[in-house]
Amino acid sequence: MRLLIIDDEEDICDLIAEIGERHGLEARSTSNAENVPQILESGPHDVIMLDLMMPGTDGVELLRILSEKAKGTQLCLISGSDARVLNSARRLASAHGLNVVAALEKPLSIQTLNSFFDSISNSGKDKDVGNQALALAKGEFCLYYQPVIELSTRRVKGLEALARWQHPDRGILLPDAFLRQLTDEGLMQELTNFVIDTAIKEASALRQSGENMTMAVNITASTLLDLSLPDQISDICKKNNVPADTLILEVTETEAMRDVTRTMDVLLRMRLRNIGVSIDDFGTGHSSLRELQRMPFSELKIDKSFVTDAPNSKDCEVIVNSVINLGHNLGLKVIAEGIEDERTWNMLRDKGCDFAQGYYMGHPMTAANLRPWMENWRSKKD
Ligand code: G
Ligand code: MN
Repeated sequence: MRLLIIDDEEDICDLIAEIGERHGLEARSTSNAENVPQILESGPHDVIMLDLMMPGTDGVELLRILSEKAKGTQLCLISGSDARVLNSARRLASAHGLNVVAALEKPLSIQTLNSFFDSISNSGKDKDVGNQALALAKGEFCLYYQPVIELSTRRVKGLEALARWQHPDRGILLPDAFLRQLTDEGLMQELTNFVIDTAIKEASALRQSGENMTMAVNITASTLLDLSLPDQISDICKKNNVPADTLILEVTETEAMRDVTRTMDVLLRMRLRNIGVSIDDFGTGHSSLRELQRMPFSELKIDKSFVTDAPNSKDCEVIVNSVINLGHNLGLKVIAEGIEDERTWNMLRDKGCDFAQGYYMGHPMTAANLRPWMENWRSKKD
């Protein structure tokens, strides 16, 4: 793999290059931003590490150049500014269509760089995780379920179904490791069918044992464009004796807003059939208030990056407050994702957020582990 380091401090370039080479990357660096376009012409790089503060130019200009000449490259942003500037830059880079895999704050420690390069070499392996069509056929894909809890009552409101691949050699793989390849190979539809079918069957089994809870599944934009999906889902619900409003489709904010008219069309068809739709990872995309108001969502899920940091970051707390108010004013139920401790739970409950999801209450788990989890949860007093 080829690594390019762009940083005006030569010492830093040398340090990163040395550690990168130890991880098997072929490194080259430049401390002069003017050289960047020419270096990019010389051939593709797998990883680019970019310091946003370069004399004579700024990182924003370099991001534009990279978006023209190095779109597929894994990009790591580096900056001496605070986390907020780095996060804005990260969003800008993503908006340019760049693949930002990390954002590191200066001063850089050797440990940080080591774990960054570890993750790079691992994700390289993930590029080809094997024959996914065969894995689907063999039934190696399965669903894990994570509980969604009502904050004011501690009632289990529902579950979110999350796809996992039980890889024969590599253990349980998360969607990050296989979704892109699955999409490239045109297998997304098949996975979605499997997910919806399995999730509704599980919801039906739960209903039969007296558990009425919603079941959320994650849908990608490409699947959403399938105009036959609403009827297909209605049919599966009917066949399994599950009311359509048990099912909730989660669409990420970024994907939902890519083609607003088309998304609206399909979402409306879902809502007309009583199927719920929720806007996922809210806060990471850029919807205008008008779009948000027009889209027939029933729920809004605040992205975990804001929730997890809310007790320690005033910025995140302000964002969480605004999103809860925004959601409520638009008549949506608001779910906070990424609740990892009691402090965050209490904070979100006190802010009037409706529902919560996160490791503090329950990790995603197999269907078999759900019942013992529910028993345990209900036996606990607050
Ligand atoms: O994009 P979406 O919001 O659907 O992603 C859900 C993912 O978030 C799941 O893969 C799940 O494992 C992960 N997750 C669930 N709860 C928590 C949490 O409390 N903290 C963190 N960091 N991740 C979580
Ligand atoms: Mn989700």
